[in-house]
Amino acid sequence: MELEHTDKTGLAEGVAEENDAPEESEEGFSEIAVSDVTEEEISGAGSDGLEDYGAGQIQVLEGLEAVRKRPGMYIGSTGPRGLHHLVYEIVDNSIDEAMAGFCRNIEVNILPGDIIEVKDDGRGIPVGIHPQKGIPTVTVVFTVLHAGGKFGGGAYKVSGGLHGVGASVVNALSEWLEVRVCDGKRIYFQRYERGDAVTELEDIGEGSVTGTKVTFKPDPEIFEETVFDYETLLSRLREQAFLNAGLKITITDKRDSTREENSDVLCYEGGISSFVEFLQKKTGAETLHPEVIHISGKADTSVAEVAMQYNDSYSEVLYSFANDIRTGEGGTHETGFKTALTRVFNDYGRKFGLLRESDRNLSGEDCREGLTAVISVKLQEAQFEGQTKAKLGNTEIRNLVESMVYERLMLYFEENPATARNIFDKAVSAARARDAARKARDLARRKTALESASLPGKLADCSEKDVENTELFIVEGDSAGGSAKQGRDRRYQAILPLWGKMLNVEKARLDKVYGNEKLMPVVIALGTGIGEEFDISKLRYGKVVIMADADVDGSHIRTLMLTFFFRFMKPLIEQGHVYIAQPPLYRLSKGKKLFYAYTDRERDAIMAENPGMDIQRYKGLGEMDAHQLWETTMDPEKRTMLRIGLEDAQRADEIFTILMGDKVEPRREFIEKNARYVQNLDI
Ligand code: TTJ
Repeated sequence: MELEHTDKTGLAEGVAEENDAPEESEEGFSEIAVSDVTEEEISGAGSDGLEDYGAGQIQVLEGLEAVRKRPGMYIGSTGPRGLHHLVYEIVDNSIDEAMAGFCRNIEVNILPGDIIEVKDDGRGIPVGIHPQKGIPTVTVVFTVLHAGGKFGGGAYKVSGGLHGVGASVVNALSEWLEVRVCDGKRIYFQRYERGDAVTELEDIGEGSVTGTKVTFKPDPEIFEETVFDYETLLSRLREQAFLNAGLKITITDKRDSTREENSDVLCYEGGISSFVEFLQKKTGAETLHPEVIHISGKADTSVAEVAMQYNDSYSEVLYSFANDIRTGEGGTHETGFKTALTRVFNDYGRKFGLLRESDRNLSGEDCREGLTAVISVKLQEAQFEGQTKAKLGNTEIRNLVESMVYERLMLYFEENPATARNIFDKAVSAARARDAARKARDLARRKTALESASLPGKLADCSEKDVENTELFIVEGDSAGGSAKQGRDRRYQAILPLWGKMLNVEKARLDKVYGNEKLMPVVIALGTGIGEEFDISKLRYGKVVIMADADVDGSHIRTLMLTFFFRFMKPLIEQGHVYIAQPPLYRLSKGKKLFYAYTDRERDAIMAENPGMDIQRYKGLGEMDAHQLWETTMDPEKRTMLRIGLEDAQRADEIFTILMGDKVEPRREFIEKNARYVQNLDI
């Protein structure tokens, strides 16, 4: 596209001279004043309808100053997550333009110095004067908090609630940001530094293809780390490409000019059906039917789409989205889907005599064993609820998804009896396994005296009873367990050393977990039970901390524990109870001075300040004495711990599946590809 030419004078050959940029004011570039707005300005903004989207529809809510003061409030964190969030905030604007039907291509480039460039071939952000503000709309978009057409303004029929309105937030948190807009005739340019406009919006020359390009450098004063992870960006962009069938997103890593560029073109004509194929391949399991089942429907202003396929594994992979935003906590669309699915199975089974009168109904979990599914709904006023605002609340959507899935899947089953029979039989065997598990569990209960609630022998419990304040450290290795027991604060810290051979969770159904010598102590210590019987109100510790070495074995145990929690105690992760301890990698000393470094970077920084130090690399927790372990890893005043979110656990689950599953090929590929990073496997 025309916006290819980046520097503001060196546009296409010969065009720069002819540009009719407005003359600079006498003071040079004037600072653009942005004032707070009144209620009248908010309610008075904009008309509706897609056709006449323009300057008037951009609504204005409040000033930008607050963002740099409290960045966490706007992007969640100033760690890697928040850093990557900046890119999503910008790209989401282009995706909205694509959803509105005006953009086909989006390009994301990581430039040297970890500068991000995002460009699209949409209509271009409006450059006309904003009626309330008296400055160009594009300037409002980047310098006024919550400027965007999304607060009921009607510019886009559907959009992601609060998401994607954050161009000004990104601007505020960037050392600098430049925007170029082409309206099909002229190219306009503006530059900002730490949120403030440092140039006027200038006409810098001719351009015939419409679009927007934004280039920015995240501010190192704000972010702890400003290095982008290609894979992280890739996977989120891929997800967006699946959700917008036909949209082409290209991501390219141009940081290292001495190496070949890393680049991926993400474009899926099959939309969420392609998404299911992709997820299905990752499970490494065999499909039970060749084609992905695709169902769609609409009601009033909402549309819903489901794609699903069964495989021969015991796990369920379910992704749901509302307006392209991942709803990790589920909500009405998921509920509608699950209800319909269970009804279809039971009604089908009764109708064709596959379930007898005396048989119990299949449960929801039975019907979802081995299922890979993606649900995507688009609606006008999405309500996001729940702890992380990742749960859809709109009740009308439940009815839409439920009736649509029931009718269409029932029809599909009747028209494809062979497939239906395969899937149905799988659910029946799941039900049988669950029954067997129930029996095994009752037996195990009696055997392990679960009922008398006797705690595992190796558990060193704490004295405090108030769950809010208690912590359980799950420690791999007996020597580390010993140090942890001595070093802890026994009032509120409990230690559970793990021992015995690990269970291969992938191949195990619930009946194998009960009675497993490695996992049962964890289950009993936590007190919650697992699976359908999981009860968070019985949890005995507020924080559950996995503490293992920073090596491959430690990585393995973390992956395994997270997978176990993800599959059998999901709410524990959802509600933020699970942590990973962060022991130091190095001990640096010089005379009486003593430092601990938790990353190579920290080590280098400490060495730079104090040349000529003694360095000890910790190969395992066991090398630390009780006092050191307390000081570096367990003391709440000094430690850092990683809180695990659902996405982290999901990733652990995927890695686990690859490493432990039946298929050799994906495992070899994974290990080859990740050999260099094998130490960081789990995050
Ligand atoms: C809105 O309707 C009128 C024409 O322009 C539409 C618009 O704003 N489109 C648009 C915005 N396309 N792309 C953007 C955009 C792209 C990036 C990379 C960043 C931002 C903040 C907006």
